[in-house]
Amino acid sequence: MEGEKKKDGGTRRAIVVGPWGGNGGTSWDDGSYSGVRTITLVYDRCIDSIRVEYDKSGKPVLAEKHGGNGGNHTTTIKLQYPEEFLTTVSGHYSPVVHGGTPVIRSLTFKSNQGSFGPFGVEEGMPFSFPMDGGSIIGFWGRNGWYLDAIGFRLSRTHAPTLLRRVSLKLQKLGERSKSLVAPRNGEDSTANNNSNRAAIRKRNA
Ligand code: AMG
Repeated sequence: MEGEKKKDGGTRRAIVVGPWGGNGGTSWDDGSYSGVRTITLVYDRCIDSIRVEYDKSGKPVLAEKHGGNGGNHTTTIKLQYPEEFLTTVSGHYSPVVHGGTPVIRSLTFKSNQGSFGPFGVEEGMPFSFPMDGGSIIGFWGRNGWYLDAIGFRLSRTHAPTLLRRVSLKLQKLGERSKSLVAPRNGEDSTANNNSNRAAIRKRNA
């Protein structure tokens, strides 16, 4: 079973949303990870394939490519992991061949820092899911020659990022106060310390 480990040894399972798209092809599921590092899309009149590089506890993990070998355009979305994380994905789906089942025609990705796309053609049924305070930690769906359907695994929080941000902040504060408090040669260390403590308090206020 995939999911975040809780302190009591239990597992907090990811929230699963979707899939959007058609019923063609066969199903695939990348599972869930700590976060997403890069997404490679091949597309043309629809999304031909998707391949995601995740992060699992600080290590990159490259998942399988899902879809076919067609498509004339390739794009690689590189997120600044862990500061940057995916917050939502939207897109369109409709048949691309006469009488065919719907496939994913376009995808747009949003992170806490920006937006990527749309890639493909914005034709057919639009889909999106509003999100507040979570992040995407896995993809699943269906594929044949193309990407038939896509769904997402969400984490309620982006805990690794939050932890990392707090520790970076503490580190920075530590460096600042070190450089401010350390007495220079020949200077009165008491006066130096006192005036700098006031300066640090001001900065932290
Ligand atoms: C193949 C599969 C279909 C569907 C499409 C699109 C060309 O057909 O047989 O079921 O998945 O690809 O991906």
